[in-house]
Amino acid sequence: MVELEPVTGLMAAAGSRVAFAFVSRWKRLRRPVSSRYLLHVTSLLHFTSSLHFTSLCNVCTRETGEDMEKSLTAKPGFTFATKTLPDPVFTGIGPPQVASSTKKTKVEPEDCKQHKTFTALLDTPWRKVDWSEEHRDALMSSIFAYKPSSNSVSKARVLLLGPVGAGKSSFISSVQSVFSGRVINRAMVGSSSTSFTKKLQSFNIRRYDEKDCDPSALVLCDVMGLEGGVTGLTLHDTLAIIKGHVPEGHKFSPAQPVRTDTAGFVKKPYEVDRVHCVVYVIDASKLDSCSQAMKTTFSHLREHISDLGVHQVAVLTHVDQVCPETDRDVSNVYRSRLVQQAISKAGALLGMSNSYIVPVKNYYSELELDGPTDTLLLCAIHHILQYVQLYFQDNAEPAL
Ligand SMILES: Nc1nc2c(ncn2[C@@H]2O[C@H](COP(=O)(O)OP(=O)(O)OP(=O)(O)O)[C@@H](O)[C@H]2O)c(=O)[nH]1
Ligand SMILES: [Mg+2]
Repeated sequence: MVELEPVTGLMAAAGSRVAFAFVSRWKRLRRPVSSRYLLHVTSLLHFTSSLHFTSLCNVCTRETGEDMEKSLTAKPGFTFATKTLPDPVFTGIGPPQVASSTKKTKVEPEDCKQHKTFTALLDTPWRKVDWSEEHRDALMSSIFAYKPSSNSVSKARVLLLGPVGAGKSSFISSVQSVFSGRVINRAMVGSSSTSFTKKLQSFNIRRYDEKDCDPSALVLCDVMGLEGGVTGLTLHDTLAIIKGHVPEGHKFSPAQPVRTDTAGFVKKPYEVDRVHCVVYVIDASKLDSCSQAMKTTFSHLREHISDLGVHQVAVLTHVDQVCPETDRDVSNVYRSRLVQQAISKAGALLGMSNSYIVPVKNYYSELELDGPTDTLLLCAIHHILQYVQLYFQDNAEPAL
């Protein structure tokens, strides 16, 4: 366009000259002219004015460096600053603050970390929890007072299912720690790519005091982890556990599915042998790396377990690893955007409404109990017991 500018200029000048000649001739004639004559003159004038305009625009473009469109839309008489407005930076709870410098600097990883931490908390928690010691004690008492509303069973069996290393065994140990008043490690906790837990192990949650240990009505069942493929706990064996066919201590092997000739196979399981609620244990820090095979496994489990009439809920572990503010203080968990996002992702993964999922932080390296960590674990158990109770209501024997 810019190279053609002298040519367009010359053509515009020539066109103007011809148009001027036509108009002069018309003036000299001093008589009406044909409409055809007028059409020629108008077209010529239009053509030459557009040539002048193009030529002018090209000059503008070259001078300002802006594209033509911008040149045309800019208001005459004003110059626009080329400086861009700074991005607002949220530095905590309250109105966004504007950074003092307009210069874009490279964000250091530490800044990034702090930014993430500060923006992680909401003003209002999305679920309300009373973090007082009184409420923690009240929760413990109510869990301990729980009795299944069934004539045939005195204990509720809850099965923990989840990928390898999700924190199933740690959850059992953590709950047991809360009731023991000190951090203990009853269930075997590991860290390997294949399941550390190999057997079906049932843990009756007990309350310990100086003299005694009272059993509660809650039994948490630990099993081998899911691996989302041909290894790990299979769908077949999972359903066999839920139906009550698998004996305590059975060692799982994907190559040897539970069958009627398996040692200790429970041929006619009673209600006490059955599982009354399934809890998926999901690691919040691994949600983005969950394989398609694992997603398919969850979908199959959800479908088949639902057919058995057993309610399914979930606990989201490792929340301390996804949110530094929750790691610093567990009572921030329901103000954490990052934990809220993780719950939504877990819901999508399991095909479950977010209201069925509760976050927990397990005791994994601590030597002492922490109030909010205890409360969160107790809230999770309280949540699970509501679905256990539903199972017993659904399966209540009709009154005579
Ligand atoms: N930071 C953190 N680590 C956790 C949490 N829960 C468990 N862990 C750690 O995660 C690792 C695996 O925990 P386990 O309880 O053995 O997991 P699992 O689901 O029983 O695993 P398998 O038996 O192998 O299927 C251990 O190193 C735990 O200490 C948690 O809430 N936060
Ligand atoms: Mg385990």
